[in-house]
Amino acid sequence: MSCSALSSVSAAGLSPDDASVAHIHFIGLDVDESGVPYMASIPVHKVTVVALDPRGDVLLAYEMNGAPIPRDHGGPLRAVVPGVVGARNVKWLGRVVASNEESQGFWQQNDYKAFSPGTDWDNLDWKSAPAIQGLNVVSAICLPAKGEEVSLEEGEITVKGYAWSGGGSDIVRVDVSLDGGKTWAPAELTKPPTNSSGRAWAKTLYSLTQRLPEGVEAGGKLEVVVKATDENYNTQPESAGPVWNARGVVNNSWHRVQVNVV
Ligand SMILES: Nc1nc2c(c(=O)[nH]1)N[C@H]1C(S)=C(S)[C@@H](COP(=O)(O)O)O[C@H]1N2
Ligand SMILES: [Mo]
Repeated sequence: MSCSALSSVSAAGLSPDDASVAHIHFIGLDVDESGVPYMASIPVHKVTVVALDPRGDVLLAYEMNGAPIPRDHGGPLRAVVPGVVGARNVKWLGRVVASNEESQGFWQQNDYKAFSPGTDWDNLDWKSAPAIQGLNVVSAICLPAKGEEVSLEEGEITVKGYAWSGGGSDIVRVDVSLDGGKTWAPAELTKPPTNSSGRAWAKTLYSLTQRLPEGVEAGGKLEVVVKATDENYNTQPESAGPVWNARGVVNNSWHRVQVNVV
């Protein structure tokens, strides 16, 4: 249960058509050593027209799963900005401010930004990159667990996990490989319920049961790999190298899990 950010913004006398409003700021009640609160902002026009849109999904949430939000997760009140990086989902919310400028919060200006693999701590200029808002497509293997035993006698393996993409992009396919990424098969998808906005905020679950590849022997290993594709046909890179960045963010390279054949 929660109220939409829109209703609070309009209760404050702000019109969604107000052209001077470009950013919605969320300001937390927690402060750093110098007394400055945690704060972040989201652009109203891009990642989330939703902040001021009647069909919007940005929430000021006070409950999670029917119970008050636990303090660790931002209770009594938290901004929930679906499809957007955790850093903008401000916990212990104290104030919402409409502004024509981006938040000057430390974590908005000097962290949660990605740079070229050729940029390191000595030559990076925080001002040269935009704050991360929406995110890239990711997927993970939840089952099997690393080092789990797969029986040759049973002859098959079930791979399960989740996929998700930023900005409300839906997941259209999840591919699973049992041989380290040489061959692939599409998994079955379980979609989260969609709402009236048509955006896919929640994780898509996937599952695939497959015969073990030919030539696999007891005592050997299988490398299970997964990659997802979103509705913009964006997919994940094979390795972290080409997306490496000094801060180590937005690494969405293939998730790999090795299992033992017995
Ligand atoms: N007020 C406040 N909100 C905050 C933060 C914070 O330090 N203070 N950290 C942010 C970051 S970087 C993340 S990843 C998420 C973590 O949310 P969680 O603890 O519910 O997983 O909270 C975000 N909201
Ligand atoms: Mo974070």
